[in-house]
Amino acid sequence: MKAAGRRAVPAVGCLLLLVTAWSLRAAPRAYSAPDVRPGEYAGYERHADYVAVADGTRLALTWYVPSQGPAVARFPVLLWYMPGHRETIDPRSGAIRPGMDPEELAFFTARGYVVAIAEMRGSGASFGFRIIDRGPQTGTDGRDLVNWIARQRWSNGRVGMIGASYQGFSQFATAAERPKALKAIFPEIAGFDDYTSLYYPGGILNIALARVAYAAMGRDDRNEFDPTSAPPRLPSVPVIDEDGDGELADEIPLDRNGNGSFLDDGPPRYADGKARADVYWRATQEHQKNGILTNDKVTSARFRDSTLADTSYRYWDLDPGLKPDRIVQAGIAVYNRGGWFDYHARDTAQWFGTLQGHTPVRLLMAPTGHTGLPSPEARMQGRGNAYLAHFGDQQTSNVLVLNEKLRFFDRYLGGLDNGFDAEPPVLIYVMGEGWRREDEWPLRRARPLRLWLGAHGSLADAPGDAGVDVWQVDPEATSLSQGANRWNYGIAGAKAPLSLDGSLHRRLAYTTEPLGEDREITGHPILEVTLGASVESADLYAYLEDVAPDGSSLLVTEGQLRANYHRRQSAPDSLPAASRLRVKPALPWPGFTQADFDPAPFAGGRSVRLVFDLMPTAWRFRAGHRIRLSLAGADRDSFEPSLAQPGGAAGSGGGDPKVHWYLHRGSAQSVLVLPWIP
Ligand SMILES: [Ca+2]
Ligand SMILES: [Ca+2]
Ligand SMILES: [Ca+2]
Repeated sequence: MKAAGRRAVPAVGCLLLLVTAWSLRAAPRAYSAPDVRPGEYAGYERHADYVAVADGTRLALTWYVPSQGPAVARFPVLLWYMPGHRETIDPRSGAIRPGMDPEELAFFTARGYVVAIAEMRGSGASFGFRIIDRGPQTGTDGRDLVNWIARQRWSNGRVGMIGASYQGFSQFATAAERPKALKAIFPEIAGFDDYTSLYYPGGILNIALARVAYAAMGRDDRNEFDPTSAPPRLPSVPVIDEDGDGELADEIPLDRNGNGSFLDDGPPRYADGKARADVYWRATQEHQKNGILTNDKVTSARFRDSTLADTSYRYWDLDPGLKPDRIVQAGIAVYNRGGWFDYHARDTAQWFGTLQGHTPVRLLMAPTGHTGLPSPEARMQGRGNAYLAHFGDQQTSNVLVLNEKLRFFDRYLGGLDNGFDAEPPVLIYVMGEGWRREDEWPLRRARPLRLWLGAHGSLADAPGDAGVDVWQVDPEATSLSQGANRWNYGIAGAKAPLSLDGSLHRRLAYTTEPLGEDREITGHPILEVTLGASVESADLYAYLEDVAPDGSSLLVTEGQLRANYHRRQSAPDSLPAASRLRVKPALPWPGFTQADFDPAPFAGGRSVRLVFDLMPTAWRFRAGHRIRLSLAGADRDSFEPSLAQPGGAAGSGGGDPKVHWYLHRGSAQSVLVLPWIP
């Protein structure tokens, strides 16, 4: 790679650049995929070792050095830092498989990057334990790993980080510790305010997450082996070949009682009968002290300022929102990749908006859930993405994201003058249209399209007569579609886009007339309603739907709020008070602290005003289609019941099975505000 030289730009050139940038600003640009830089290395060499972090805890690291290509001694390094297995091993065959997508690993090593995969303390073959998930050690250990990597003879001293979800959080956490060698991070589908995206969206306990995430994490941390689960649960690969016979599977102790774990079988014994220093066994033993954020801890800590059981931490002590100021100070370049149907969609957009103007930052939003785009092979085999298929997109695959990642790191790690930083910083997939570049998020040219909830289920651009809709809440309402929704990780396997058609009768719906022309909605919709209820509290779920002329509909986006949080703006946003940044875009922020919680918002026949955002989207409603807003009082499969419903956590309303809403219509009452792109 050639280094970008500093060029003196004459004053006139500067002016021209400014004029050009200004004239380009008004219009969006269609996206044409840049060429993918070809690979130069045909293979890689695998290495593994323990790296001691500041407190002496040894973390397992595997790294892959490009080989069979140009003779370069030192490479830029991409670190993937995870609470799981850097590589898995099949104890029966000894087969080793990288923990990250092998295709991505080969893609970057071919193009002259060392890829390093590290296991957090308390996971894989690493020693130690996590006091709590996403705790401060995530960042300080990450910093020590980056510093160690920068000193190695195969490293050119410039480090980037990659990875999705928790591996996105670990990037923000590490970047906030400002290790000098860390120049750029590419977090995907990662959180900004975890209380509102993971644990209590809208202040309502997320039971879908609890069902899948925590238990799986614990079993991985114990290095369990379960060939019957799909896919098979495999242990992490040992770092040390203690008997020096070239095999690693024999370093895993025998599971003598056959329950999948080697931790309950007394002193370790091995298949070859040899004695060892029991490195792998001792490391795994330490993981049993992990303070995983389990379901009961989250359930009993209901407010954003609640202390998590058995710890001294509150949610906001663990929050990604503590990080932006320090990342800005370090000047680290950040490329945020999100999914419109991910539970972190708002987070991804807010990371970008909050950092823009303060550090080099980019945003890419794809039509995915909590996942990536499918590979070209997966698409050919019909294991693609339901949205791409629905919108007739034959081209899009994960290659687009890989190439963005490559060009980003080529620029900020490799120093390649590839024009990347002169491009508009936002790349979004407008559903019904395709990829488009933009200058900012949210789009400045968006205009508020106000649709008023009216009589007889109408949704119109002018408020109708004042009135009240009385509606009985259906506690069986669910947002599952083909078993999938935004909250349960199922969207990647969905055969068709999400649709709530099957459960429309469980919701209160307001629908426009057929649209006379196409309407693009791109940004964060806001719902404002004036609501009363026959009980003391309620939860409001709002769904934006696209209704085709034949009456079938697709779910566009959704939002929700527990009415107990109707007092708005106790704090300006989710950032700590000392932050010099402000969250952008600014969205309704109810605070979600104990002090913000009104135990009985509807007591004494009161109505309250509920104002909240729906997850961001980019969607083209076609002429002839209708826009529908449907409201529910429950999302049975994904969230706890409202406090007033039977089974509700606090039981403040006494569990009356018949809950009625009183929704106020007319001027200054209930309105949906959509970001319309004229
Ligand atoms: Ca061995
Ligand atoms: Ca056992
Ligand atoms: Ca052996």
